[in-house]
Amino acid sequence: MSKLRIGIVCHPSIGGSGLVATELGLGLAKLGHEVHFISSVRPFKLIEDSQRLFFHSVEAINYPLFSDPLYTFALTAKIVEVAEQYQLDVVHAHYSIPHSLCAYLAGEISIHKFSTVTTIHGTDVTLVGQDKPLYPLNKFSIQKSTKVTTVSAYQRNYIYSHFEKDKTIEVIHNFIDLSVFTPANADINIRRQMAMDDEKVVMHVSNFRALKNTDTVVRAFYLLLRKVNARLVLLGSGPYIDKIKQQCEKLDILQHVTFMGAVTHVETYLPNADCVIQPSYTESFSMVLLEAMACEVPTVSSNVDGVPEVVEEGVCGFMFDPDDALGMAKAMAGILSDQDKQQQMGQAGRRRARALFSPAQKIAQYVDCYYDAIAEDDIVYPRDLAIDLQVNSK
Ligand code: GMT
Repeated sequence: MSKLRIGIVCHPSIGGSGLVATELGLGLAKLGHEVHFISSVRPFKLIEDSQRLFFHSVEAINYPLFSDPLYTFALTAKIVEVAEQYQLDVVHAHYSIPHSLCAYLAGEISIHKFSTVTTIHGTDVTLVGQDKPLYPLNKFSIQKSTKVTTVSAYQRNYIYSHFEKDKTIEVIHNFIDLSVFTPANADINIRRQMAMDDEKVVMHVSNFRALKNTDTVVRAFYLLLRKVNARLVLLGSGPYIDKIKQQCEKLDILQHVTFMGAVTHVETYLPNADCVIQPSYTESFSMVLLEAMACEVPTVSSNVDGVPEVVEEGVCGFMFDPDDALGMAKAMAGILSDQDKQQQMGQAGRRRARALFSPAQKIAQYVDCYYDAIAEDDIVYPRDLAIDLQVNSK
């Protein structure tokens, strides 16, 4: 099969969809494909351009007449520019809003034709996507995308019932690099930046928004403290951080909490945790839980949406209703007071990550999806000739 030229459109966020998109792009380039990232800011894991990896920044359109920088127009124009200049075969939009619609529009405008693939990550169809003015745009772009994938079976069913019954939506679970997220990275010096040696480390990693349910994180930790000498380590930043501080002050537990702020390399800290707590109200997948599993850290989480596809109940983690702080506190106490149990659950998590969420397997699924999209669109153009001409003119 010939190597592809792929445009990846993503949000440059530290976690979530931006991270998955970046890891996918890096993996595709390793397989010999040419990858063009198109985003507002260089994805943080894409250190620099290389032979097969390129970053194209979307510049805002600032003109006094406009009250906003017209990002969607700027992005559409950039996709057209990159597609035409580099003869892209596929544009892969991660997070449908606004990327999927921009990719579609760019396809209509561009002289060079390409296929579009959209990956729906979660809030793009659940929270943001349900917003009244955005709903029809989202539905339209899902219909128009040559192929649509999403990150869990739960999320696929959600799209079927809320947006589009007739479109085939492929589930491609997220993946994890076990050489990056590994218990081998546990480091006593890093641990000491977060906790005392005699404290068990309970970690929560998020962007601290309402859906992450930080209220339950604090309440469960407060209940746990009655049984176990522990420290709550919070990784990330977001609007709920101040609220957590106030809640901890009220409960008089602030001295047991470490706020690490936004960190780019979660893999440095995660292996030093004794368990993670993620009680989100909604979560199409949860990369944090998979990252914890890869690092052999047992998980205590909510049982919502796609989470049961990631965690195996009672084997590598425990799941509860999002507001069941008592249940979560008891589960954490059980894990943290039994070294063998903690170790066995951690190891089971890494085994599961290896078996079900391997990068090679998932990236191959995406590549197949690209070839299928190209075949479905049946775009006829003398691509090989165009590439030959470019190569020969160098
Ligand atoms: O919700 C977040 O924390 C960010 C969001 C995003 O779009 O970056 O995460 C979504 O995509 C991730 C990658 O596929 C999933 O692991 C998260 O579960 C999903 N978040 C939600 O569904 C709330």
